[in-house]
Formats: sequence, C-alpha cells, structure tokens
Amino acid sequence: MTKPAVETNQKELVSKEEMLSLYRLMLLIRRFEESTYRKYREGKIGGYLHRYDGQEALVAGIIPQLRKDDYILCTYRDHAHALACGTDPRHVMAELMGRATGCAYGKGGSMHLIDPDNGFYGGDGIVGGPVPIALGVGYAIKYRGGDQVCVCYFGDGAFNQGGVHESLNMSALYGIPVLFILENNKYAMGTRVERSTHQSDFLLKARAYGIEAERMDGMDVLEIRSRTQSIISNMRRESKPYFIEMNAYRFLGHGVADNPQQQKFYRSESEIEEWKNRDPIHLLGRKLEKMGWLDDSEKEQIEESVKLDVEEAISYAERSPEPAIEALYEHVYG
Ligand SMILES: Cc1ncc(C[n+]2csc(CCOP(=O)(O)OP(=O)(O)O)c2C)c(N)n1
Ligand SMILES: [Mg+2]
Repeated sequence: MTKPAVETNQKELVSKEEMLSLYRLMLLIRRFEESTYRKYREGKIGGYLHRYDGQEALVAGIIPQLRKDDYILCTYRDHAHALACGTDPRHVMAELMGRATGCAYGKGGSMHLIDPDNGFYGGDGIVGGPVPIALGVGYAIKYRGGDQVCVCYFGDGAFNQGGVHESLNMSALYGIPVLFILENNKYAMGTRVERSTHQSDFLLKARAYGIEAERMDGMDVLEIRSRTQSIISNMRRESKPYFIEMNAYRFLGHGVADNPQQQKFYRSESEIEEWKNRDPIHLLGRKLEKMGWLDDSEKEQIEESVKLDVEEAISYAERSPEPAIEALYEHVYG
C-alpha cells in the first residue's frame, strides 16, 4: 500500500515519516540553540556564538535529502548545519565548550565546526569566506568527474564581498555544481540589507552572472524541500551552479553577547513579532496537526526525546576533558 503523503506546491510528495523527521530536526536545532545560550551565560561556552533560531527550515529543507558524499559549507552561524548533516549533538556541544571530544578537537569553537565524515566542510568566521572555498570544492567534483553537489550557505551581508562575485562568475563560466544558498535574514549585525546594498535584488545579480536563480519562502520547510529536490538532481546531471535566495529572518540578535536593547536601534518589535508568527517549526507543526499526523501527546513525545538528546549532549561535553597542551602542535600547517 502506498503511504499517504502531502502534495506540496511542486506536486512532489512528502511522506508523514519525512515530515515528522523534519519537524524533529528543526526542534532539535531550536532546543540545542536555546541550551547554548544558557551554557554561554554560565561561562561554560566562551568566545563568539551565533544562533540560528528562525532559520531552521533553510538547513532542514535541503541537507537531509543530500547524499553522504555531497559537501556542505557555511559561515559562523553553523550549529544548525552540523546538526542537519548528522553530526552527533554531543560532539557539537563539546566543541562549543572547547573539549577534546569536540568535532574540531576543541580547537575551533562555535564558528569552526567541521565534520567531513558527514559531508560538513565547516563553518567559517570570515563573512563570505566559504564561498570561494565552495567553488574550489565544486571544481574538484567536476575535475574528478563526480556527480556530487556542493551546497554553500552565506548571508546577505556577505554578498558585497569580492570573493562571492568572483565565485559566482567562475562557477557559471566553468559549470561548477555549487548550490549557492543566500540566507537573507534581512540584517548583517545591526545593518538592514537596504542600508548596505544598493541593488538588493539578489536574483538579478546572480542572473547577471548567467546563473539560474529563484527566491523561496525560508519559513516553509516543505516548500524548500520539494522545490530543491529537482534543482539538485538537475545539478548532478548537468554540472552547473544554482542560486537560491531564502526569504528568512533572524529572530534574535546577531550573537549571544548582544544586548537585546541594542536591537531597538535598528528594528521594531512588531517586525520581530510578525516574523515569529510564521515560525517555521510552528508552521510545519500546524500542517501536521491538520493532516491528523501529530497530536498533543505525540508532540510531547518528540519534545521529550529532543530534550534528552540536548541534555545528553551537555552532560557529555561537561564530562569531557579539555585538549592536552601537546595537542597544540597537532593539526597545524607549517
Ligand atoms: C571579512 C569580514 N568582515 C567583517 C566581519 C565581521 N562580521 C561578522 S558577522 C558580520 C555580519 C554578516 O552578516 P550576514 O552575512 O548577513 O550574516 P548573518 O550574521 O546575518 O547570518 C560581520 C560584518 C567578518 N567576520 N568578516
Ligand atoms: Mg544576514
């Protein structure tokens, strides 16, 4: 018997199991991010820390449908990308706490998560930094004759970096299979897109380089999931770049160290509320409820199992040792 499924805008079918797993992944990311804030306040996590609250659908809609031999890169707002790639939450939390069991051996911290075994080639502290690297990864795919894709996430603030434009140009010129995902969350720190970018129609710019481009609702994980499926399979067949602008929103301040009061200088509470009304997790939850696929007790069960995963990640990280002094000389080029 065929499974019941939801027909999305693109007439792709998404099964109940798939929808529930996307729901769980987004909830895991949200609860994980909330816990990082608590641990930061306790002084257990140091350095920079940028949360992904509100943007969960951008990773959940794409990464789980990739193959294990595909490549994913992103910037410093990278916890969600690692979790979506399947990096063990314990190894992500241990990295944030600078422990030897972290996915970068405790030497990278929040901005430099990495897990090549799961296709995750890293966060990057440099705005726009992963984009030229993704071009190189994509070039390697093409050079070796593979049919993998490289998915590269970067922010609206990054679009004005020279390396981004060079990479867009070269990817089109050489037919490099990079899926460029612009996480347009409307702000680069406290600067709204229109204040930093004279031409803020990003699709126009990508198309100017000869790259097919489209905009998606970054709050609707099913739309992203279904619309990217055929894009990715075409990229594998035809070896070419593609550009997607995600219409998204950053629910919180730029980083955890930001004073919430600062936000009043650059955005209104009503704007934040408006976007929170379209919280990607609630949107999918409501859809599942409407289908009769998620009731209160099932919701409670998912919430409980996510809570256990996050608690286990914290306790694992806190039990783990810090890197040994000698480890300073490991994994260093020179
Ligand atoms: C090359 C470079 N310039 C400046 C910074 C400082 N900086 C860190 S985050 C940021 C804003 C980037 O915003 P955006 O690309 O929109 O990403 P978002 O934080 O919204 O995810 C800036 C300017 C940096 N890390 N790297
Ligand atoms: Mg931004």
